[in-house]
Amino acid sequence: MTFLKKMSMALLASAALALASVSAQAADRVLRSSDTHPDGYPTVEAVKHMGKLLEEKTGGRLGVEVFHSAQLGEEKDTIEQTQFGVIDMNRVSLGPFNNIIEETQVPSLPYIFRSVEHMHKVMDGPIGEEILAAFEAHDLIGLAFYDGGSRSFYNSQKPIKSVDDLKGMKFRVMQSDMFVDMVGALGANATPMPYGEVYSSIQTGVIDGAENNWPSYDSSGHFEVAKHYTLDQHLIVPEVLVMSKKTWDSLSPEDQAAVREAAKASVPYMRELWAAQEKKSEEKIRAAGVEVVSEIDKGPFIEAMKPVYEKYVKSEKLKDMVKRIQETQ
Ligand code: BDP
Repeated sequence: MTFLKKMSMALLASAALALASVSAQAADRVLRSSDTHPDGYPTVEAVKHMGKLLEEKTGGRLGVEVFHSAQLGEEKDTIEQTQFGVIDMNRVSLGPFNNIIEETQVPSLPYIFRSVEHMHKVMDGPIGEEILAAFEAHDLIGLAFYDGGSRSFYNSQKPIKSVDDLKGMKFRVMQSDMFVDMVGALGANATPMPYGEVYSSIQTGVIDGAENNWPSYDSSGHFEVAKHYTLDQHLIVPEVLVMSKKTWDSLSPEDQAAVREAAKASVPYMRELWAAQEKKSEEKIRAAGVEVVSEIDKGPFIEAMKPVYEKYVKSEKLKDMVKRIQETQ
């Protein structure tokens, strides 16, 4: 090997080391956090921000590294890995928790919230705290709720203007039995499927479409293959940041408090990023020529959801929670 070649290899190696130390951050212990979304997405940036706050609060004892873009896997699998303590933290929609933690079904019910403001009011208060506390029995610590906007149907076939237009169509939903029944109650067919498989499934016609908020419809590229979006806003389902109970139990009470505070403090930051991203994504998608149906009578959609409430809101506990949410002004 020539001297020059040796020199350049040595330089490359030290550059790689420098990069690694930057991404591993300065903290003594770096917690690994999973997210399905790409770098720059509001949830990813919010958890990075939470990590910075945590590093400050603990004097560098703890930090966070976000593994974005589903690097650690799809949500259903990363949730299990977080329960086992293989992954320290996870930012996920409440949807994939529905089959595991019954309390998460309530804020995931279609049309349970009148508006995003109503959702904030509920999730920022005692009902939100109750739902966060329910994670502990499932080896997870619920830390904070993030925004997920409202979710609406998009498809590759035709503009949907009424419940009748949905008849017989095939939609992907998150891996939650309740969402399968929600789509069924509208007369369509639901296929639960990991997020990462949706694009090609629409493209190849395995499904006609899916449902999501503006930022996800944008960043996933689904708008490229499903060009009809109907703003029926059937779900305002919050997202949640959780920690593995294994990781949590390994922390001192002081550091546990710092984790909780940093997570809560990242919420207003997330909401600001979210509001800006919703606008940006909507502009981009409209400019790309997607046909958006925004004038829609939600009445029949809300009416069609009755069987879903009957099937899932059965116990006194959940009935009471639904009642308290509806009464929240
Ligand atoms: C997005 C959520 C993400 C879910 C995804 C989905 O932020 O957590 O994985 O929807 O539909 O809006 O699976």
